[in-house]
Amino acid sequence: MAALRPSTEPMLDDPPSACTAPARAARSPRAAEPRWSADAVMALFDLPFADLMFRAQQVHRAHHAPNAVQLSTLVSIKTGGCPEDCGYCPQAARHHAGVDNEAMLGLDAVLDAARAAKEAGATRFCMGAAWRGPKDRDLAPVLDMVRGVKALGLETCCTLGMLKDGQAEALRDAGLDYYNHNLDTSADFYGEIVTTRGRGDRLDTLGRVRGAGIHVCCGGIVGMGESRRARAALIAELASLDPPPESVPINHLVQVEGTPLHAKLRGESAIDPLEFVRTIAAARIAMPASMVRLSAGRRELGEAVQALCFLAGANSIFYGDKLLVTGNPDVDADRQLFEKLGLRPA
Ligand code: SAM
Ligand code: DTB
Ligand code: SF4
Repeated sequence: MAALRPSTEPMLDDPPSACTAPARAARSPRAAEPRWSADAVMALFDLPFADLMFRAQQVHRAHHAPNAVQLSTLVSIKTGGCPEDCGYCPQAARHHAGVDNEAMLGLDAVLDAARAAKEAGATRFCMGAAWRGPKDRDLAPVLDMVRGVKALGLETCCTLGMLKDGQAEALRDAGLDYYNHNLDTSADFYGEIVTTRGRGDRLDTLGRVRGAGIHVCCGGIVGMGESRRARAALIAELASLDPPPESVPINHLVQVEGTPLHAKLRGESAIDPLEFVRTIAAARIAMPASMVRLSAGRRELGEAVQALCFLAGANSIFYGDKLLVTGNPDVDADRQLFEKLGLRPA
């Protein structure tokens, strides 16, 4: 089986201004001033599907190579036993989802996984931990992992929860390129999903990451029973971060038995697939320069919906047969999908 490999094809030059993102005001000098309101994003969602997709394609082609998709491989370096109560998450200790509280992976196991990911064609390696945040004694081995993965020639990413003073700088100094920390959902809906950390805590960590000069990977989850308005508000808030995140993961909820959201939604998807595609398109239009990551839930979405997501402007994915604890399309399936769609790894 041939691995997906990044091509060296150059990026498109910026096309004429008629194709650039409409309705995006110049960057505000005041971080508090939103550049996209929830109403403005809602107006995108309310467009006829073909009009929305056309606008998303215009923006996508103005800012990105249209058929290139970046590949990141995830590994769970510390699985289960998390003290938080995120209603979607199988790794919370209080949710009985059959995920054991495991010890942290050793450096060799992480580097073996990173080598395999690189060999399969990934360009970024993302290390996730089921923590509220890293204790200082936990951070030291993670710094070794970051150094080791970076030395293999991969981009590095971590998602470790909330960061304290000095931790972002230590990660940066070890060679961390990206930190993933999601807003998850709109401010209004957030309290239905998580109570053990507030959105202010999340914004604080995002500020620490940005302040240390690490690229920000920040997005959310849809299909949790939120309204269209809540999806629009999330995207408006992400787009109004100053600057917007370099990487925006849009996760389709993976419902895992034993989690509160599975109990509530009973395994039935709470979002129509075309509404999911609209969410990707709205993210693309509101954040023209960001990489929009079609994240969790790809296996459940199937090929046709994934194809629409790429058309809507998604240009990165998680690659490899596992996310953190749930499944993802395997490398073979993704290779076939890329061939069918004429996509190439970037
Ligand atoms: N514990 C750290 C934290 O929460 O910041 C890092 C890992 S956490 C699993 C990273 C993100 O994965 C969450 O913020 C959430 O957006 C996403 N996620 C977790 N479980 C998910 C699920 N069942 N379906 C979709 N996305 C999920
Ligand atoms: C993100 O936004 N999605 C990824 C990554 N960041 C860490 C995690 C998805 C987790 C899906 C459920 C699981 O396997 O635990
Ligand atoms: Fe813990 Fe992260 Fe899961 Fe929340 S999403 S329960 S913080 S591992």
